[in-house]
Amino acid sequence: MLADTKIPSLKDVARIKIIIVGNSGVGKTTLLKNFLNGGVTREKYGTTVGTVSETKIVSVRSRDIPLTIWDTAGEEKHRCITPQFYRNSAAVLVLYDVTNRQSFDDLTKWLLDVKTRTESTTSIVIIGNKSDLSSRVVTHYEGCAFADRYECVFRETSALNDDDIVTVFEELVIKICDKIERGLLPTAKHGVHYNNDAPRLLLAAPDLPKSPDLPAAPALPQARGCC
Ligand SMILES: Nc1nc2c(ncn2[C@@H]2O[C@H](COP(=O)(O)OP(=O)(O)O)[C@@H](O)[C@H]2O)c(=O)[nH]1
Ligand SMILES: [Mg+2]
Repeated sequence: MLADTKIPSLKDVARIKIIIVGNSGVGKTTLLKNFLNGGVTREKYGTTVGTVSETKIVSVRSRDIPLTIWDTAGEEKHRCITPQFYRNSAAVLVLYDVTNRQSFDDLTKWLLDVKTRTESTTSIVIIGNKSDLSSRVVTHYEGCAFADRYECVFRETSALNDDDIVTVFEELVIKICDKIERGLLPTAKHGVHYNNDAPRLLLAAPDLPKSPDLPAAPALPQARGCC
């Protein structure tokens, strides 16, 4: 069945799932709305009620790629996010607030959840949000060093004032598209839904190689019970 081993291409992509996690109040909903509005939003969004997923189409290499982006529903306050929320994600944005030390300290717990509940192919972006505020307590260097240690991409943003949120998403989608074209995200399990007639890989995608240049990340603490 060699014909079935063809790698799916971007034209076969029906939708890509991306999720946003992080402590309550770090700006997840504001960042998502900023992206959906295509730039800065001055609106304020209250605590999210009910799990929200929003769809936006981005254009990569002349292809329209539909993204489904899931925002938490306030349950992050009690760290009670369901496994379904994490399941089948191509990418995760893990936010902290640069003016809130606790939200940065809690990144390790969020990463533990993300790494235990998603695939090794899932892209992770750590985002230090609220960079517009002068009351910053977490330095850019600290955020960068943390992301390096866990082999994640790092960005600082202002979900209130930045036009660059769109760029953050576009860079991420380009990275996901590269993985699709390398055959690393062949099924819905990897966060990419394909059109019904898309070719299917019969072989499992290989795990992404770990970078030998980066120091091993310290062992993550045991997962905490939830709900
Ligand atoms: N100054 C500033 N405020 C922000 C930023 N992002 C979000 N906020 C504010 O932080 C509060 C919590 O934001 P929200 O998006 O609801 O956080 P969530 O609980 O993580 O979804 C709101 O009052 C937002 O207006 C930012 O980048 N800069
Ligand atoms: Mg919210």
